[in-house]
Amino acid sequence: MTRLFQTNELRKVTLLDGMWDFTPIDTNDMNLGQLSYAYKLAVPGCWEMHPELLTYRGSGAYRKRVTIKEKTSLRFVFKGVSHTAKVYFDGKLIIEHYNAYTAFDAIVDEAEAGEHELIVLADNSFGEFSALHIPNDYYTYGGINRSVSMEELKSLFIERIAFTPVWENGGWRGIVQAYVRNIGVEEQVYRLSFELGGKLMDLGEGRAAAGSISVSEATFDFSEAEAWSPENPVLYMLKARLLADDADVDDLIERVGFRAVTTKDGKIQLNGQDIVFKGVNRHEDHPMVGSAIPLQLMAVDADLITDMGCNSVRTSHYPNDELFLDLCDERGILVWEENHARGLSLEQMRNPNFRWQCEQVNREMVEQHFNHPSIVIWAILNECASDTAEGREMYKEQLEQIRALDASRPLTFASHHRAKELCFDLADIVSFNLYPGWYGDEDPGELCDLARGWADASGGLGKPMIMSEFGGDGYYGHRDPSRVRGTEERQADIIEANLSAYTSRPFVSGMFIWQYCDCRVTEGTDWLLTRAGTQNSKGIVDRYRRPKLAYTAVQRYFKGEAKQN
Ligand code: ADA
Repeated sequence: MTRLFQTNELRKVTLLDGMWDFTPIDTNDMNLGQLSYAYKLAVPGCWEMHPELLTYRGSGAYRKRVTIKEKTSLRFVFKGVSHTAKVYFDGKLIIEHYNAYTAFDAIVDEAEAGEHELIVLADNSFGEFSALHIPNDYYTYGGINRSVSMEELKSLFIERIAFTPVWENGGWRGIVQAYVRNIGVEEQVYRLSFELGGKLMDLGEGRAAAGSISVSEATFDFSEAEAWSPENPVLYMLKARLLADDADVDDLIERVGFRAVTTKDGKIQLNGQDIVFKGVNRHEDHPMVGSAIPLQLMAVDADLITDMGCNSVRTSHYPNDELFLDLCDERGILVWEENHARGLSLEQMRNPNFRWQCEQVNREMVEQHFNHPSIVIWAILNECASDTAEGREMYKEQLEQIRALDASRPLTFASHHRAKELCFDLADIVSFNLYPGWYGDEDPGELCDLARGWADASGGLGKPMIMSEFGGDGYYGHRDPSRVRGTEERQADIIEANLSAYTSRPFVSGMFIWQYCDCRVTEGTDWLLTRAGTQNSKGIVDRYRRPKLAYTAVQRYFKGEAKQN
């Protein structure tokens, strides 16, 4: 399943999820034709779920046979392969892609009718070629971890639609941009029309040169539209139709919402009203499925998050499966989505692959998730070297890149550099990862006041402020009246003290608890050795989603039942 709604009525889309043949491979000694596939693995899935591959790090080949009835062009859409993919169609390489957390596609021009072989090589190993997937405080699983689909296309099709709602002079307008791709060998003339909420719109005629993408854009008035908000998450289907020579060629359906996000006077506004994020940081992780979270489990996560009283989620530390974003759209859960990077030192940011891998994940994240009304913040580079002049140049470049792709959402990054932070002036919102009560014995309220001062003194004056991470370890089931470190009691105390401080400070525009659920981490050396059980145990629920004592503390504050001080 790729989305929570039907994306096409005309274009034929076949979901390729199911059981695929699989074999681990040695990349240095590989002949595709001679592979034998000893395993059958579920797609989506992570190979670590197989009893013989529990800690396998390396490469693997997945195989699936597909049949098409008549000669047609094909587009394979991979929502996520972890972390480097090479895709072969009938033995020919058709695409390579890096990063587990964004989608990519591959076109096969004019495939003959009959049976074809699709092979996906997935590699989750670490090394210099991978600047963003490194040994870390979450787990880089291996495999095809999100859905795969096959689309049958003519030589002209709608690649994507970008919809931007605009609130102006007391009414809604919408900017519609359609990207039409011509994979043929001749220029093609087309006509585009749209339908939204019973209103028909004509984008007029366009021309796409051979092998190019042409963009048609228009602004329409939707004064009757109802606003999207957490209380009333109204969604509209936006149906695009592509015609050539007066005949239907292709279609694409998107789901959009009308809402505006702004920052003013040190606060964040949704549709003009100040909002405060009451949220959690969430990793895509579960002991039985790895990072390939199925819809049922996403719904459980969304239910628990809402039950705790949260109104928001931070997709730490990578773009999420779009199905989860669809759920957030439907339920009115506000989303801070961020690119993929956690805790990179300046030396790691100097990796020659860092720049293009970030540029790519930023572009894919924004373009692919542009239409989700739930996403209200884009963020980059969690806890990287934003305290250095060289790091600052990289932050600047990436924030500028995202702003050029989407000027409608505020930008931020989560910093742990306290008074040494050098990049607050580059963002719209200042965000702090601080762990009072866990990594130090500071008082959360005093530290939060200090943080406001650090922000004000270094480019963040007048900008809204978010406490983007705080919390402490609590090992599920480890209860003890002594309330010592690691007990559920101590974790609940830490969460309580932090929430009490932040919910009572009017200059705090949001708080995201670290973290929603416990998660597996890389079995490593150095600081990773501090992770008992090879997991980060700061979840409010454990890896199986069983609530810890802190759960009710969160409810008290986020549901507004607790006394503030
Ligand atoms: C950091 C980081 C998280 C997690 C957390 C912790 O702030 O952003 O990914 O590692 O610390 O548990 O220490």
